Amino acid sequence: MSQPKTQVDLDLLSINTIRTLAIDAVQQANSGHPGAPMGLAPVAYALWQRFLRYDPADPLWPNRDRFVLSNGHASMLLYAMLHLTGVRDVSPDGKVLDKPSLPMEEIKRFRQLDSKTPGHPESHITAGVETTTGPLGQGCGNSVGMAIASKWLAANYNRPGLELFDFNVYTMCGDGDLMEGVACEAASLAGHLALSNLCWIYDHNHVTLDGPADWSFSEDVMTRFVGLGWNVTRVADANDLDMLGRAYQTFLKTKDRPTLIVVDSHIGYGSPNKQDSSDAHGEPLGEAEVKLVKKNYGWPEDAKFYVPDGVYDHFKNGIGKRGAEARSTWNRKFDDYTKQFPQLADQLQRIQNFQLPDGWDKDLPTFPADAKGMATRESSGKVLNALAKNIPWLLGGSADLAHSNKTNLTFEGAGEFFANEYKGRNLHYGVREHAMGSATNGLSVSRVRAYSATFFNFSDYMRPAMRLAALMETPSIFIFTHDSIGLGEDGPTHQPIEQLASLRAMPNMIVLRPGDANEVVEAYKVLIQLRHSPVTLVLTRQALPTLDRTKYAPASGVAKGAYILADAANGKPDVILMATGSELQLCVAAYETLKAEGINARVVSMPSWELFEKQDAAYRESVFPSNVTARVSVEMAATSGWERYVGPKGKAIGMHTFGASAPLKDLLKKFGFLPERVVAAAKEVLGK
Ligand SMILES: Cc1ncc(C[n+]2csc(CCOP(=O)(O)OP(=O)(O)O)c2C)c(N)n1
Ligand SMILES: [Mg+2]
Repeated sequence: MSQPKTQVDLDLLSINTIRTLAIDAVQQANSGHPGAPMGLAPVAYALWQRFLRYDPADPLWPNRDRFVLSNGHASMLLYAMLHLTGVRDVSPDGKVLDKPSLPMEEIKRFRQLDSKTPGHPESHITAGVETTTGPLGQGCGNSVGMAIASKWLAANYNRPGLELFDFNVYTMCGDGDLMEGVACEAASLAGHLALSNLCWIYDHNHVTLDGPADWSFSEDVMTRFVGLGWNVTRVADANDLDMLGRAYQTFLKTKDRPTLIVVDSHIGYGSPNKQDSSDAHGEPLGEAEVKLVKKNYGWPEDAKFYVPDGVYDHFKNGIGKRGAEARSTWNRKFDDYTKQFPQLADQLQRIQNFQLPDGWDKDLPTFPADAKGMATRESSGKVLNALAKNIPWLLGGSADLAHSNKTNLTFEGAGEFFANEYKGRNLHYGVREHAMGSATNGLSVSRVRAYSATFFNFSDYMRPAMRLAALMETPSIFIFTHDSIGLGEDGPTHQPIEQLASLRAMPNMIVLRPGDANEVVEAYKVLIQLRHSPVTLVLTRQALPTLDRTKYAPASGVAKGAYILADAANGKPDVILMATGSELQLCVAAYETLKAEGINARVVSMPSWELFEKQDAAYRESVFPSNVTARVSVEMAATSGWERYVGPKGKAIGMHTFGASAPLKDLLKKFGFLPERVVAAAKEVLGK
């Protein structure tokens, strides 16, 4: 192969290097998706090499443009870019290291155990991967959150002459992404908010997994996006770098809307027998076909993982140089900024490190004992506001239920986040739960502290995003109210049953269901300090008594997940009553009755199984002594899992059917959530 001499040679050489790395990695792993990287290589190349403001030497630079691969199955495209541009690695504690994120050995270990090149991109594994993608559509949703973060940071932190934030968000997506509802919700929100810093690049390749795209997808995508308020442009040939360049320029010039670039491409480009066919989508090309493709590219047919001379340097001189310059200019700006606005600079440092401001907890309320009490959604609203007042980068919103969720930030200066008014901290997601979940993750990976809110039953609409937050170890805050049949008249369509159990089954998701107003305060204290786990906060619609903490144990026990709220006089209970949320009061009432009857009971408040499981064995034993086998749990939800705590001799009171539409008091009676039922169950397990 002759040495390249011209820019055009180097362009093509680099593009074919991306393609062949993807082909070889998939072939070696004997699994993966070669087709999309082969088609999209020039599109990614044109973007990274010529437009992306990204310094491979610092993948954490706060104002870097974000690149999201929503069609995560094309992971080798991203891995090839990270490898060829020499993106640095990052330590678990967030320090940029002097070694590459993806050396060639990692490319060769694509999809192998403990490699940094898993089948789909995982942001907590691989430096340079901005967000975890794979479930189609989620990357699109994340990118809207990132674009919101960019606008919000700019509106709040930029100062005249010191514009620290203006990063753009580029999202590659395929037919699959654009068929997904979440992407359409997210696009609708982005269009509404006029997020001009958002660019989606649609891999229009006429093929999906099962076959030709037109078997299942025939809508006019361009017209749809025009309708959603986007600027839409088209590149008729994915290999035309000039046209791609013009399309990216069009995006950069468009200041009033997000941009969709539709790129007509060929899946499996250059494969004589598989191009334009779903055969190129999700399996290795096969050794024989690989040779034919390489021949087609003018590549040495037998070379594997071959990076021709000049390619690394080419990237170094392109994105590397441009990125380094952009970052050093920014660093100088940030130095000036630090001198002129030291407090704001300090905030930005803390944002970047997931730290809280000093005094973040100074206005947290304490709620006096009150038999009538208040709904935990109500106390949540007060606590959230008290926190947000002192954490300037805590922001979020609801899916059109803010009044019900009590999640509006109402203190002076909180403000609304609207199109072209990007300073406010109240986001308005509209009725778009899927996009809200996904955008919340996009905000979280952009390091602002983001919350979302809706009714607990609709967590089902957000579950894919919640699961990804847990997987990618990002501290998104998911607030849910109307958490049980206790919501009453709206009926079973709105009454969650299995959601608690299902979210408790999710690794790394912290579920918190506080039992009164002071437990809400403690729950927020815990969740706001999480850095690597998302949280599901589960709150009532109906009022709950605020427990008298001079009589019962302090709510600070919430931090341990479960704690002894009330105990037998001698500390040696015969029966343990345990509950979360609104059912705690039933256990307390039952405890008092049993006490009056001379029965030694203990009440364990258990707002979070996950936090409890993190405690040491001695603490867990102290709460649930193994010799006390008479146990009762009470929760207005599916009972799955409670057997772990009630044991084989205990009893779990819960829901075994859907709920019903009726006033609360009738539902409590019908489904048996009354103190006398708990008393009876306690006696039953005691054999009395
Ligand atoms: C939510 C979700 N559903 C299904 C899949 C499995 N899947 C991965 S790629 C794909 C086809 C996507 O087609 P397209 O976006 O056109 O990708 P291309 O074949 O063009 O690379 C499917 C069904 C997935 N990853 N996520
Ligand atoms: Mg496709």
